[in-house]
Amino acid sequence: MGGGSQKSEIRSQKSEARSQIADVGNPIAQTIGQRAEAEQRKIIINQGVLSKNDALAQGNRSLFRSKHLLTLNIVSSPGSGKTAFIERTLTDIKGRLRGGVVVGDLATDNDARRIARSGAPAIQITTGDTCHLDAEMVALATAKLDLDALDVLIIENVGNLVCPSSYDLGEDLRVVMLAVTEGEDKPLKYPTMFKTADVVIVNKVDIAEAVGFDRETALSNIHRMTPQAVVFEVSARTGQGMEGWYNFLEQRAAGRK
Ligand SMILES: Nc1nc2c(ncn2[C@@H]2O[C@H](COP(=O)(O)OP(=O)(O)O)[C@@H](O)[C@H]2O)c(=O)[nH]1
Ligand SMILES: [Mg+2]
Repeated sequence: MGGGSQKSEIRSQKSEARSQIADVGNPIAQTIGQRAEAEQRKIIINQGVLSKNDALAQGNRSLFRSKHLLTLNIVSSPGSGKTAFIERTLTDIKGRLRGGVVVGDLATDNDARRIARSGAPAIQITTGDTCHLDAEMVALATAKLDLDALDVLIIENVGNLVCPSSYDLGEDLRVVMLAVTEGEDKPLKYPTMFKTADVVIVNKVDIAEAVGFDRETALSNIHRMTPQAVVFEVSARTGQGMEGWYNFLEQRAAGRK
């Protein structure tokens, strides 16, 4: 989408930066010019990476649709409760929906082992120092799952609210989780992530009072950033509010059949 013209604009900025270096001809200007050039090269490479990812994500999406799967990409800060939420969901929806999971983490396969206790198939992706999952990692991981035996595919992304926002994985729904312990202003601080949310889960409501959570302000910030999103207020620990989420999942999964 307009990649060609953006690239040529960046290229012309690069040659302008070069000519400024030539004009000024002093070491400080050269350093600034070199840094500008390196930054511009980084932008071009990033655009290339993202368009490759988008193509692979479309491939994933076509595959998941052909298998009549509902696919979720769950993102949040570390510790918001993604794994606990997935564990409880899979345990409680047994007999209603067949779920499978792909989990991304920088290190360790702890989360996949926790999720496997629910009896659902879980594949861990260890990303090393990469702070997000990408469509290729998801394609490789899902190749290890029997997709014909599933109704819902849940992807737990690497915990942070920045890097995963630019990477489409081929999901149907982007589910952004916010725990009551994180502060009401997170939707305003991470606009890209919240603006692209289809669903927002407010988790840990069992301790909302203890941590002085301002519910009205949090909900108003969520609606301001993402008026289109469906919001569930839940506790993955006690199960409060989870039934509404399960009904929503069932409805959306039925729409895929
Ligand atoms: N009180 C409370 N604690 C929770 C809830 N959900 C998760 N936790 C706790 O929060 C911590 C982080 O949870 P985890 O699922 O590992 O978060 P993740 O990093 O987002 O996957 C763990 O100690 C969980 O037991 C909840 O609804 N209420
Ligand atoms: Mg986790």
